[in-house]
Amino acid sequence: MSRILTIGVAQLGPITRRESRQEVVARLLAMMEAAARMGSDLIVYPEAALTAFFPHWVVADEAELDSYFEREMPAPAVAPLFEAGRRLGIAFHLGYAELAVADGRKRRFNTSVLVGKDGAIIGKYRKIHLPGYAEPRPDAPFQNLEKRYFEVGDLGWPVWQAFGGRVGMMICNDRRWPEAWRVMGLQGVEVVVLGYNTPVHNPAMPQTDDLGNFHNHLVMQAGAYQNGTWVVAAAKAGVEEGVDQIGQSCIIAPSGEIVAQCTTLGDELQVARCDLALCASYKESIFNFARHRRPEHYGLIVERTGVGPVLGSELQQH
Ligand code: ING
Repeated sequence: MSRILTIGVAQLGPITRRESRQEVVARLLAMMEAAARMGSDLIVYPEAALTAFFPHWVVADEAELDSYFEREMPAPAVAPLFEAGRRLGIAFHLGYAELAVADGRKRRFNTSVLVGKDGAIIGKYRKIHLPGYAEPRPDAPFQNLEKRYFEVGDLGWPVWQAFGGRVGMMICNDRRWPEAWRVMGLQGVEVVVLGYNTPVHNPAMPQTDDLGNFHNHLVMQAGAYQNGTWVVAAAKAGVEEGVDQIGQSCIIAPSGEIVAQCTTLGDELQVARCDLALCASYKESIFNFARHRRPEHYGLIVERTGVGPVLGSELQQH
């Protein structure tokens, strides 16, 4: 029994520091309207889709830093997107920088929300794998200060029943960690939506620069196949504030095959009909966790703070 979900992946080109929320939202709306005209049920926007990716530089002034964050969602400037979603009957995923005030303390997260066709927020995710570092590296061509500007996410990787299927979220660097995929795979996820800001150049590992696009698809195709899920991944692409970022936004089937991919480095929409029923072909056969997976053996890989993973063989001596 098919369960077709028509999904649009909405890649964004660069957002400049000076670009207002209103200007960015106008770009998002243009792609939402195009996606709706193509019969899309859901559109997926990138990580940090409302601003330039400010972890790429030092922001010393707290007020300036706060200007990149949203204190509420929908924020006033983003309300038109929620209204358009309701009007057009299209759900969406949006990545943004979240500023939450709790017990009088500012908490900052790299966040994404899943919004239903009625404009209501279905779920929220806060990025757990923060790459980069907390202290600026003056000699680097650009920074990655996510550990400086964001806290590690505290919401886990939930999977929501939505759009007739099971939907989960991750953000950017999370896609490089198998655990993020498997935590959702164990919850029966059928569509993982995510956004990314991925520089072509990795100052810490320049020898892998030419592998950036390969690694990008490698981890998501593996995640899709090994967990029998669709993946919809939207890039913020192109040269943004001097940092050249990869594109390659795509829609990946549970087989691991890429069924749609952006071919530019600007604002670009690609749409695919995703049959969620295809997930069962993998979840009930090769990746039937109940029949084939052996967690009783995996538990022997114990991770203790400070000493790293202890291999099973070592434990068996005790
Ligand atoms: N960006 C990059 C990512 O994980 C990175 C950081 C780039 C890590 C290249 C490793 C190699 O795609 C974010 N925002 O996580």
